[in-house]
Amino acid sequence: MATERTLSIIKPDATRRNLTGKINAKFEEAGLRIIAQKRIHLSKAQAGVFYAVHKDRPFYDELCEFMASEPVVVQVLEGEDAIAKNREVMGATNPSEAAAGTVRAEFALSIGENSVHGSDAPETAAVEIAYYFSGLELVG
Ligand code: RTP
Ligand code: MG
Repeated sequence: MATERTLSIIKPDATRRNLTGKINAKFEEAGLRIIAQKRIHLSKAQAGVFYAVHKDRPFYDELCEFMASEPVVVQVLEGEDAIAKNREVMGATNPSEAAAGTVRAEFALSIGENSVHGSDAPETAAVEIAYYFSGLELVG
């Protein structure tokens, strides 16, 4: 296993309900280190670029509206096998299918308003981290 970095986003449904600290505690308890973090308010266009991979899916417009509806917390998590480990901590996309104890099982409101985003592969993690952070902001 290698040390990896992954891009995480605490989505508007969670920042609105003051859940950032509780979600960060789950990351840290799993051994993921938060090496960069900031609160930003995405425009719909910025959310659209970030989620461009989903542009032909029926939920794309709704997803971009939601991600731009209120501030998000974007962060870089570092650790052994961080990409898979973070997705384990997040749980399944649909909260009704998420394992007990995961972020989405505990906090997500619906399949769309599901509290967190996490990169799904090393290549996407690199692109997603670079979308939000400069190298100087990553303090490993
Ligand atoms: P994410 O990219 O946010 O980490 O989530 P994921 O890999 O588990 O899910 P993905 O398939 O990449 O979908 C991205 C986000 O789109 C929203 N979604 N809505 N209404 C729907 O059927 C639906 N399906 C997906 C969710 O916010 C999902 O996290
Ligand atoms: Mg995804």
